[in-house]
Amino acid sequence: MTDYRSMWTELGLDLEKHDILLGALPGMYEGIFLSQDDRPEGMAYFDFVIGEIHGLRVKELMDHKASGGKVIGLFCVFVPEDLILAAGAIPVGLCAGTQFSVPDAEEVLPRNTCALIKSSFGFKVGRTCPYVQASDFVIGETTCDGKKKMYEILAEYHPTYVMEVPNKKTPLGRELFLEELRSLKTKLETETGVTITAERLADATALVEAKRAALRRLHNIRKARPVPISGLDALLVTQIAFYDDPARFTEKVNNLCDELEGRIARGEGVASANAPRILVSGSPMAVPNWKLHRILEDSGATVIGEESCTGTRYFGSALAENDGTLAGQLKAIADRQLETHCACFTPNDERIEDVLTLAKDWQADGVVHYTLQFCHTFANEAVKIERALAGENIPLLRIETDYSDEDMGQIKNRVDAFLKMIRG
Ligand code: BJ8
Repeated sequence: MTDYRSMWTELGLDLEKHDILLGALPGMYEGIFLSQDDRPEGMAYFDFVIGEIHGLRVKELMDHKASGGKVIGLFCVFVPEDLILAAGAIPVGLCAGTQFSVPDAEEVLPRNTCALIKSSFGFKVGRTCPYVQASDFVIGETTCDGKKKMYEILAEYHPTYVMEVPNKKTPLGRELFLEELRSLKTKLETETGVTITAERLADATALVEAKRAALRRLHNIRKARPVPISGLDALLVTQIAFYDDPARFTEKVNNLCDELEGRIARGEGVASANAPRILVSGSPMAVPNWKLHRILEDSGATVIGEESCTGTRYFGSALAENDGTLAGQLKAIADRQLETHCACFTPNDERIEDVLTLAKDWQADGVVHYTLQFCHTFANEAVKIERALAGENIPLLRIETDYSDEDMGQIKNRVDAFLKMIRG
């Protein structure tokens, strides 16, 4: 195995702490993923990527920097990867999914902040994420209040640029967002020294759209009964989309989909045809947050979709036809990004429609609404989602949790009761 210690030292990681973090991953991964029955062979690539989570990909980023390129860290799907790629930079979703970094964050941030915010901030102050260390700057966004305020403090530790995302998708809100993309383009050009031309942007968009299309293909495959891939594996693929090389990732997802379509043709699945089919909806699950999927699937359910930013909100919409000019492309990208129905918007009825459509079209027997503790936007929106699903006789279980393992037994009991009710 390659020794990356000199690279991690160069990145200023706290090696002692980082060793503890990486030391815990293989055992956890083996217990959750490698122990599953009937895994598709195509998952081997994604296992490899996780095995190299702070190694090979970080090395690729460092090589890119050594040849004069920039690396830019992201926290939210509203920031368009195409614009960053068009500037010759590499976008990476930052580590934000583990309890490990939360105590470091709580030295600075209030404890009653959502785990995703604390985890990402803790990775920076604790110097345990090579991606944020490798990034030339990070791009935050004005989505929820917790994130907005965290970025102000983060800027004391790392170069931080914040783009504005409107709260409403009115014509004025759309114009504001388009203007923000223009400003982001200028910022990227200044930082990279690369002019974003119509041709460069079209090439970058083709790369991003191919990735999104591959993820949609995988998502559509999960309509099958029996489903040919576990929810855990499908979630893992989406999580890896945020930091892997986009062209290589797309090829591997399409290879996996070829294999899964073969399974469907042969009537093969990973779970029995009678396993309750569960749609998960709510807050994103950044790697390595596998807690809810693990509980659901260990309890005998199959997760058939994620209405989440580590799910359909990331890849659900495709870029509309446009005139190919820079202005036309930017407008199309702005419109595509605003198809992300995040709970930070008001009103956000499109998300409720999305949950209903997914639950019906993917034949979900129930929906589990997942909210990270202290995430007020998703917690409040769950009220309307529950009402809408009740109108269609689709049961909903609300889970509010954080990244710790302390409540796993309690969640498992509630999940068991929910599945029993569905089976009954
Ligand atoms: S587009 S969901 S990635 S903001 S869970 S930090 S909302 S308190 S992550 Fe998100 Fe962009 Fe929206 Fe998606 Fe705040 Fe809630 Fe925490 Fe959240």
